[in-house]
Amino acid sequence: MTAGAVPTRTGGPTDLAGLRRLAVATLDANWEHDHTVPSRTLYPHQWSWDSAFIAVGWAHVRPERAWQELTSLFRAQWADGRVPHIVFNPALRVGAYFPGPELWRSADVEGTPTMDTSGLVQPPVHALAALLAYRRAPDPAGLAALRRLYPALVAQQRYLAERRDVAGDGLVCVVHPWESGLDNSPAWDEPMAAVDADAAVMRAYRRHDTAHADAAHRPTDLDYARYLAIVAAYRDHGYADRDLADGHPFLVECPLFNAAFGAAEHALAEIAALLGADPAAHRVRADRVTEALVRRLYDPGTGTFQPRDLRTDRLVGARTVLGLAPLILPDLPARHVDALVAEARSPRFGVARWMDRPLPTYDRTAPDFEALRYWRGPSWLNIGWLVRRGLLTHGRPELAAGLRRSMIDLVAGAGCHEYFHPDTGAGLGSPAFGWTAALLLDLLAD
Ligand code: 9WN
Repeated sequence: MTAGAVPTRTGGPTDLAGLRRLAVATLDANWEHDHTVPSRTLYPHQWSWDSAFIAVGWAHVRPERAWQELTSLFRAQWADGRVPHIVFNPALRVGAYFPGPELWRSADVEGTPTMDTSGLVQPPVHALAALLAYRRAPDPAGLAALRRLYPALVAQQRYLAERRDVAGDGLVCVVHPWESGLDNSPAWDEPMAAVDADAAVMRAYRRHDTAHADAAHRPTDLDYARYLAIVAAYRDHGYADRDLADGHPFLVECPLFNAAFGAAEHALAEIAALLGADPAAHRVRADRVTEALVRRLYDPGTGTFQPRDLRTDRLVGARTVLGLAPLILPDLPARHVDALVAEARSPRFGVARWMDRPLPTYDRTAPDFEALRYWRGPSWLNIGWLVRRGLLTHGRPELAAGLRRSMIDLVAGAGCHEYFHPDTGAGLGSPAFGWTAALLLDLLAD
């Protein structure tokens, strides 16, 4: 599409060239020597899945930064293959983000990089991002970067497959809500309720997020007390993944995380082929992930995918947007695709050719839907971007176009915010957010 006017929900023309400039300026302002911060105020370090989405955006304007972004992240990969969800910038003052390096203590663990990191992971969207970045800028420098990254991307998958398949069912288990990327989703309410913690412990800490964002939008102190209790349990176990089933307080198989895990094998198959390597093993693994997702996380009663709480071996009840993520798997059986498309189009999520409201992160008909609180209703561009990819993958271009228009509309109306009000589209959270800018560039270029 050329720069010019697209019809929008608000009826007026959208200045696409102006939006593109805003997105590039936002990425430029968040660029920090070898990576892009999600937000200068709220998240001033490097985050794992943010960097993947951001690399997709950089590939449109400065491909060398896309490769720097991914390369700097994988420099922090642990010897066991895990890619930490936060890589701390040592130049920042103590307290620039909570919880900082003093809580994670990665340096005390063998096989960790020289820089401080967290010990958790995030959804493995990096192989897909690397493939898309290369497709956008297929030059020799990109191919060389892809060649350097490939073994690290394979090791990331190996870590997840070998150390995190706690149930032995072919799916990856997340050990903390932060690993899902949708930290405060209602999907985690049931498993989180079983985590023993007292909100009063938060008196000993200074939360950084509520100094920069409205406390009414953020997780509660009790949520944070539980987050810290789970981190402490994992850290005090040396971040070792053996024996997790015996006592780790949070063990959940997430449909989005596992969809990303399967999509990564599909992407690695394509990357292997580009590099002249054999893609066959990746395809076999991708098939297995899709089969396991369908077998373990699809709920025929609701017609969507639900997380499985491994401590109770039950699917959680909340219907969240996580359930739509398996659409990104090209080999998802048609029956399940149809069910997810119906779920996406239902009043719960409202995906349509012409959307009157943005895609929410939670069933908007649920009594505990919250329009303002983190991941409990608001609309995020990375989620819409993934669902749109899924709709395109499965031949639903009109719905994909509706979602695209709705996302562009959000940024046109409010700027590159972190997330958006699911009814009014008002901008919420950080006003200059990395992945919003990056994925907008990707959407505009399509
Ligand atoms: C904890 C950086 C990250 C995103 C997550 C989002 C939020 C952190 C926080 O910000 O999480 O990792 O402090 O709330 O939930 O998806 O990667 O943008």
